[in-house]
Amino acid sequence: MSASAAPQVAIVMGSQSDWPTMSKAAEMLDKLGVTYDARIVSAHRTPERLVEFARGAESEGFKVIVAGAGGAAHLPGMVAAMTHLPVLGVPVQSKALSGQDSLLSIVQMPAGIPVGTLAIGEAGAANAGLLAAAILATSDEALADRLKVLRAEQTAGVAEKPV
Ligand code: RP5
Repeated sequence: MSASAAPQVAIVMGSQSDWPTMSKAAEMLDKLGVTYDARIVSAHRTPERLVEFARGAESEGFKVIVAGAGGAAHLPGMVAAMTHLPVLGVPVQSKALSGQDSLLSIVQMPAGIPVGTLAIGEAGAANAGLLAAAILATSDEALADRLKVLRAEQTAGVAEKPV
């Protein structure tokens, strides 16, 4: 696949069990007409797949990476360590600690290796999709217009009074 035909965003997650959360990022990208590829890449269970993905992400043509994981959530930080592409981290809500563990694992990166960390769970995943689109929109006017329309629709959908 040539770089120009490649998906713009990579959505990676530590487990199949993360997909119900991470699919919210995919839904947002679908809405905005942004191409993506979703993959399971576990920092712990498939470390070699992780290295291969992170080292090859730029040459695959990706522009932004959305990485979600739960618990001891090393995936976003490890990906960020091996690529200069922007990495957006989504803390998946864990069973034992409700995602507090995921959040702290992802957000507390040392200076020099940034991960843009979103909220725990589905809201974070949806916002990661939106933020990935916003990053791409800085050099894509048509996408910027679609983002503005989405925001306007969201605003128009808020009633003045509760029912
Ligand atoms: C992490 O462990 C994954 O990101 C997932 O959130 C969590 C649990 O994984 P499973 O045991 O459900 O595969 O690596």
